[in-house]
Amino acid sequence: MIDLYTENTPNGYKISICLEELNLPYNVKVVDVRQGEQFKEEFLALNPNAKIPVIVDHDTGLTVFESCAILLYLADKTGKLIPSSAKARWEAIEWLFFQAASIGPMFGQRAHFALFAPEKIPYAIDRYTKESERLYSVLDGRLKEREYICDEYSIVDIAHFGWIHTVKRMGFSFEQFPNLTAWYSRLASRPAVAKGITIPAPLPM
Ligand SMILES: N[C@@H](CCC(=O)N[C@@H](CS)C(=O)NCC(=O)O)C(=O)O
Repeated sequence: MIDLYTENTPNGYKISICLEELNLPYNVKVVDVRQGEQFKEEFLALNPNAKIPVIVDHDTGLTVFESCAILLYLADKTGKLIPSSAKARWEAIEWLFFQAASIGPMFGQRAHFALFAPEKIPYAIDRYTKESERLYSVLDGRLKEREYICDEYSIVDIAHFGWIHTVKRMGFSFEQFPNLTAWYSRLASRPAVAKGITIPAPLPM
């Protein structure tokens, strides 16, 4: 059985979606990151970086933090949602790192400066908005004439969906990118995705 330490956030949703897709049994342990529970000693023992998500897999005794590492762990555990040939696997890992290193941090900074920062700093808002839109266009280009980011539906789509869903709900539109918009609808219509974005709760309004 897997324990999933999570919250209703883009990185948390990646893992609930993946566990739902894989039909793996799991216990949800909510970490209220808005109230600072990630800084408690017992949570820091699981992830010294004080961020959700984290899984503890009691079948293997392993604890894994960093959402894309968890996705890779779950894909390898089950042999599903990641291609098996070396070429296709490395292509998937490449796009997984693209999500972790570019989409997540840039979208996160855009949301912070545009919506949450107490002081509105035009330079910061403009910088992260432009970079996020450039990243939309990278994804839109990749999705031209393909249904999924890799050849088949995989953890790479799940990794991106957590963030694309969240920024859409925050009001950052991407309708001007038709391939990305079609991909978003394709994923949103999957039952496991629809369920995953309600665990532990839908996004706060
Ligand atoms: N690179 C990390 C980012 C994790 C992350 O930023 N988690 C957020 C929620 S989406 C969090 O725990 N924030 C609490 C904090 O920053 O104190 C991952 O992909 O797992």
